[in-house]
Amino acid sequence: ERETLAEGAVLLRGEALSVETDLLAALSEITAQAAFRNMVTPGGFTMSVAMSNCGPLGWVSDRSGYRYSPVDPLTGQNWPVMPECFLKLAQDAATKAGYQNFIPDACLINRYEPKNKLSLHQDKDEKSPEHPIVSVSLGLPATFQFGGLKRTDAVLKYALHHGDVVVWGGPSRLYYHGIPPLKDGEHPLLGRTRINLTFRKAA
Ligand code: MD3
Ligand code: FE
Repeated sequence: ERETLAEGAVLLRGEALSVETDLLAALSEITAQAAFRNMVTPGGFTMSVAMSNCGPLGWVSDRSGYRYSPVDPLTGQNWPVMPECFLKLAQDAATKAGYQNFIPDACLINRYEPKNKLSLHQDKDEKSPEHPIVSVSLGLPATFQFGGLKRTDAVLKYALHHGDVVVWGGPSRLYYHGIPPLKDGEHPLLGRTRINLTFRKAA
């Protein structure tokens, strides 16, 4: 089913379930080449969420700032190629949500373990915010919170489950959002882990 969360934001519950096996196999290949790592913020804090990327560009953070880079700073190599099953899921979801011609050039992969969180933030490192962001949740469920264009705007909370896909476009593209500390649990495929894929047009 298709649920509108905010202006331009569409939740497709269970959209990724039919391809979960392909996604997880591809994910293992990616992280064998570009390992999950805890990046450091410009302010000097180590993020609790571990990250990797695939596609032509990857999101990176270090003491000098946030940016997109074609190269994994851990290996000096390009990020792994975006698997066909990732690209198809992201494009199909964008189309269902009303965004045609979405061609992501970056996929940020977040790995949460119990207690890991992502503080309230905006995604504004992309040069083309007229394109949506497609997010895919796998593994343990999480509470997702999002507000408005100002940090102080009231937040709404949603539970995101394994297989849920959210497309963030239009006005919602720049809304503040975050993930409070992950509750412990056990997922049949992913154990005590939540994975989130976000597909972006960064360049
Ligand atoms: C709302 N990831 O990687 S995905 C991120 O679950 C990020 O790992 C979270 O926020 C996660 O930047 C949330 C849902 C999401 C992604 C992008 C958005 C929500 C968004 C952009 C604008 C508004
Ligand atoms: Fe974000």
